Amino acid sequence: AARKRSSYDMITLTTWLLKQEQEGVIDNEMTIVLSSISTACKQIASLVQRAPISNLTGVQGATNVQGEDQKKLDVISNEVFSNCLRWSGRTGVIASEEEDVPVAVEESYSGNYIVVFDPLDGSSNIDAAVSTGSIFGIYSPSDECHIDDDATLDEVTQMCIVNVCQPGSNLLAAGYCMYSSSVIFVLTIGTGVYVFTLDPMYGEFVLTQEKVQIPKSGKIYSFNEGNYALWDDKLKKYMDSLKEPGTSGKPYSARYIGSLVGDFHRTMLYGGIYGYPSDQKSKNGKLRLLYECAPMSFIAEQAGGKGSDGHQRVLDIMPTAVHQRVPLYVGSVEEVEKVEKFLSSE
Ligand code: P6P
Repeated sequence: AARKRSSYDMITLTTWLLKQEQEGVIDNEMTIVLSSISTACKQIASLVQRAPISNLTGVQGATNVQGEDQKKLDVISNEVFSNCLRWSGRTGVIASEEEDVPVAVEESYSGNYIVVFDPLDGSSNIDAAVSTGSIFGIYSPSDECHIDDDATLDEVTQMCIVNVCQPGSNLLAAGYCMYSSSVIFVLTIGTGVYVFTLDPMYGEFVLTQEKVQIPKSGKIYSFNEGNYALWDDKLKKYMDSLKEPGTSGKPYSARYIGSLVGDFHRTMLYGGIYGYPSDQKSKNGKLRLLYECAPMSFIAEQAGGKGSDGHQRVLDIMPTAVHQRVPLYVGSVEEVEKVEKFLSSE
């Protein structure tokens, strides 16, 4: 049985990463990149928790490449994440939801990892102090990840795009930090899902859950049913079926925070399904493949769950554009397979 740890014997994220490095699961450069990401998350956590005090709620007055009104904290979180990755010296290219194109990191000395991230997902919730999160994924540089001294800006940008447009099956690591009643850092490096909780007493993430397993089924569904009228008829049939009492006599429960990280984390721990389908308005759904759907699907699979676009494994999708959107159904295997069955029915 796992040894009960007393509060002064907790494993911190730092010591956990060093242990993985000693065991050869990750290399020194990855340890540095993940540690710098956790530092960025701690900084964003403090910004988010004090937003109303430091007048950081509300909009920046600009729109991002997604055409969304940028919140003040979207811009600042992006700068925090980018700077932490730059100063790590182990990142070759970064791609952010808040940047039009991926950028090469001049300060890269070794490692050259490719990092994709959404620095503050769900930021429309900030003003109401509802859960938000940062999402990230890490790839190896593809072979062409070098920058000739005489390369033009366009050649560098093209090289960066080649490096970030990799299928989720290539992910070496993925995770998120949820800014909620607790600040929770969730990470997988391909050996299961580990959960760390920020101890504000001394500003360290401490290991609180190992090798999380998503329940095989769960009677919680997490969709924005406001879009029901725009959904495909097969999806409507699926949604209607969840409301029938069924053999257990109880229908499913609806839970929707409107923040992917919060909805996903609850789904991973309690079971059930989170979905953002395509609809007549958004032919490919709303969520972005590279830095939302693929990292979350990698984490789900590492926890024994599933991530699908309704017809195929999200991790098998080859991105063709940095900000490409795909439909997402993620969570308990049986629940994702149930919606896939409805969507593929005649
Ligand atoms: P809707 C937040 O903007 C986000 O990207 C996800 O965090 C969240 O799950 C989804 O969009 C909410 O979208 O259309 O339901 O408001």
